Amino acid sequence: MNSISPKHPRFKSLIIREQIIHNFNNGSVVNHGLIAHGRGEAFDYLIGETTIPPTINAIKAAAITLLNSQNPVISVNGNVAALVPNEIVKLSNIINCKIEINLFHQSKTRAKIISNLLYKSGAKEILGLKSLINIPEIFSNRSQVDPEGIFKADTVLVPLEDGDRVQTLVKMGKKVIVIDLNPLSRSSKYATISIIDNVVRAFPLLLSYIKQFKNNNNKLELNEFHNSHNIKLCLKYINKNLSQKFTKYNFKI
Ligand code: PTJ
Repeated sequence: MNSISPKHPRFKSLIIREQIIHNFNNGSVVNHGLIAHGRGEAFDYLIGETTIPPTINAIKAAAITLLNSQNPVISVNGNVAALVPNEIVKLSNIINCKIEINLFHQSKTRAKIISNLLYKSGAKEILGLKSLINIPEIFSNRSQVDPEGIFKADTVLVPLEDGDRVQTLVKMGKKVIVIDLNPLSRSSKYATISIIDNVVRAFPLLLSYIKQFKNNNNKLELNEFHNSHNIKLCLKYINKNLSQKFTKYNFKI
């Protein structure tokens, strides 16, 4: 990896880039993943590279939903495995959630590289590597799912994807939690809960709320959370952030 000075004003962002490039070079991230990352960076810039208040609500709602689920599964692609491998494993341990590799650009070699990465981070079992079945309503390689994983899950956590299957999984009666920096993506729009944030910030926060709620003995209830309303609040936030920038640079709109 390139050495980047912590004094560089964009240190955090550059380190994340290095992580993606490093994993592209070792074969876990596909070349399209570099483009997807760039799109994410652009949205993160608009959001202000911070976890905004409406997103905290979404993360809390996601924590409660995952804790109340009987059979949660986290779906992992190349970019997510590159950015938060340890957090994926921690989440699977703390809520007893299965980990399934589900790739848009499918390749057995890449799935193996990603599973090795997750095993190295401490994963005990990885699904999605063999005996897959097809969900015909999904029109991409993501239709190939594990019968013991996504297929029979009641809740699926889907960080950072292309949106093709979220709607179908919801139609199948599953709760779908999406983490996506783009509040306008189809994934965000159709999910049960959309966490509009960078996975590198959202995962540690999700873990910390799960730990906090797990220690409360009260039965957790999901208070009023409406995804489309929460997305509107995120858009308002982005708008406000942009207006402040316009004011700062003395732009007139
Ligand atoms: O590993 P594979 O084969 O499954 O492919 C993975 C990618 C990401 C290439 C594939 O799912 C894809 O093409 O995704 P899209 O359609 O480019 O969508 C990715 C979404 O993730 C976009 O809405 C980005 O804004 C968003 N995104 C990118 N980086 C991050 C992110 N969201 C949260 N955190 C990020 N770090």
